[in-house]
Amino acid sequence: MSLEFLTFSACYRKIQGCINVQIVNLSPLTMPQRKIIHVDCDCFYAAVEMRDDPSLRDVPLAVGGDGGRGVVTTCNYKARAFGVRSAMPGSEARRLCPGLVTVPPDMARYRAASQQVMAILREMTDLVEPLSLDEAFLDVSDITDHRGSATLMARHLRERVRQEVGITISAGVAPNKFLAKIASDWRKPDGLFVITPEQVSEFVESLPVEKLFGVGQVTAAKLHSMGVKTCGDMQLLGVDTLIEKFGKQGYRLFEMAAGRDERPVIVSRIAKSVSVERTFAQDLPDKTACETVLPALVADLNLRLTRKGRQKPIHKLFVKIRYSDFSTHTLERVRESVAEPVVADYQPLLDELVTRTDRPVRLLGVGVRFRNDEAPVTQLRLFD
Ligand code: TTP
Ligand code: MG
Repeated sequence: MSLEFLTFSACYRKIQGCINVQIVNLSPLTMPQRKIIHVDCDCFYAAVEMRDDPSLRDVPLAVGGDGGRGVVTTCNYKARAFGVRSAMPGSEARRLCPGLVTVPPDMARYRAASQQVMAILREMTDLVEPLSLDEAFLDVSDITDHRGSATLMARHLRERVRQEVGITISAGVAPNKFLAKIASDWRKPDGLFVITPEQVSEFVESLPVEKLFGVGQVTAAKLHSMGVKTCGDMQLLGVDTLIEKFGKQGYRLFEMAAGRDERPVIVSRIAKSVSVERTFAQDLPDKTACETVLPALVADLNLRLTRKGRQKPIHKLFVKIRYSDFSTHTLERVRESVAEPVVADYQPLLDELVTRTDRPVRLLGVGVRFRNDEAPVTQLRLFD
């Protein structure tokens, strides 16, 4: 990885994100303020099912839990109103909600939707850390798009996922991972909640201790027995008492209760491609219209390339098109000599891909794939 073009804070985060090593004791004053977004899809498996079968949209729906011994993997919010929850036996779910409709899980479709969501996130930044199929952290501290506003970025991501994947995500914006994750849950479903650095103290003051990562029923009960219900109470208790009662975890609890969490967003994947795509509010009528928007797409791609990987050698160019009937086609060609792609590089691919010139187009995208023969440089963990 080449670090020479990066600002100090970008270097700091790249290093933290890539090699999982803490830089010695940066004090809060010298520590660059971060902007973290956490996104989590709403009732993910159920949302994909409702997207693909409109008859499931207005009924209480569970995925899994059919038959005698199955458990519910998740359910839509209509079913949650009856008390149905993830990991509940199907029999109990049906007792709570007699009208419950169940469908068997179809992991292939959930994985495909997840890949689409993650690809949209990675268009915003390379610093994406997926936690599961349906949630991820993004470190957007150094992103200048959307006026550098993480709130606007989160809005943009939510809108794109809604339009292009057909499901909703909730997002949280905060100065660190722990708060961003709590924030994404705060306005679920289909919500956005922002905790600015100035709001952190007030937010944690009344935050129930159960919301802290690692505080399960046992720890919560122990804290309650000490009269500690909120993070504010925990701060008053003091770090020494917490360490005395909870050992090493006590220090971590104290830090979280004060709204501090320095864990970096850890990237576990090297970008293999960069692309941009647009879904049009109204379908483009034909190929000529596609050619009209091509220059703007290529300009966007170059902007993104400058930010994300200009130093990596390009191996292939590709064009993606989705027609109004949702059929989607991609064409890629090896073009190793291209340093900075221009419209004329993409025109032949478009000509080859679009043989029927009068079909309405819903989405158009252009991208590059990088050569993959470099030594893997970014993911070494020094002390594993
Ligand atoms: P979650 O994000 O925990 O739940 P969710 O997306 O269904 O609902 P929410 O709106 O509250 O975020 O989990 C993501 C997916 O993981 C979920 O759709 C199904 C699967 N899952 C299981 O298979 N078993 C489980 O116990 C849980 C919690 C989730
Ligand atoms: Mg979810």
